[in-house]
Amino acid sequence: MKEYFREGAKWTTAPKPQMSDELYDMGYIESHERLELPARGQFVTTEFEPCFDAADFQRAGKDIFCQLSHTTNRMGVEWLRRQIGDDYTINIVQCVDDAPMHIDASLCLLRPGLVLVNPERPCYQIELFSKAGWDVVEAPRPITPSDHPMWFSSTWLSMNVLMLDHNRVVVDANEIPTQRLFEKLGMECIKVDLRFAGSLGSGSHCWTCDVRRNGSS
Ligand code: ABU
Repeated sequence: MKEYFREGAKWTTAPKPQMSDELYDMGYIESHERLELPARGQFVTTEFEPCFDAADFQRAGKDIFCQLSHTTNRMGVEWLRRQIGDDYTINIVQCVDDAPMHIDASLCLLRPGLVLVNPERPCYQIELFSKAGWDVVEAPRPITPSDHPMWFSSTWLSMNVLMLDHNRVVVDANEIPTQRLFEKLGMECIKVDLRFAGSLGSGSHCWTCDVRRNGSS
């Protein structure tokens, strides 16, 4: 970051939510409709102040795709939109998900022209990609046992991968069906045992951020 700053980059920090009671809908968890509310755009977080998690965002050149979720509110997206200015377009997309928190186990952009989707959480706006000529590929079911301890995540972390470039992908060493798919797509799998890292609540897309990006569009 310092190297970029010395070269003239703007260095900023997102607002830190106060996380006071006003940020949360206290009746949400007890609500009988709790699992239906996300489809209506209602989440446990309110619009009291901006909040967002980077893992609710995916980047594709000058386009950014994000979802509203329990961790990302409209005000957070608006903060980011104003911050990054007109050079980028933020596209809000939503998936069928009764507990949305991070887009990256629902929809993962693998490389230009290729998007990985969760068959159990179809994206309402997937035509954005197919109409633009992208291949939409369904992720295989995870093989991590359903009784494996997970915290705020699902075993669909299998599709939460880190692309090192257009062809090299960091993938859970245990998730053989996912590896097979990537190999069929001509990718080289870098296998890392992530099963217990997943228990801590996230996958390799969540805990990484690519700062050096090349591209023309
Ligand atoms: N980034 C965590 C994804 C959580 C999940 O949907 O399983």
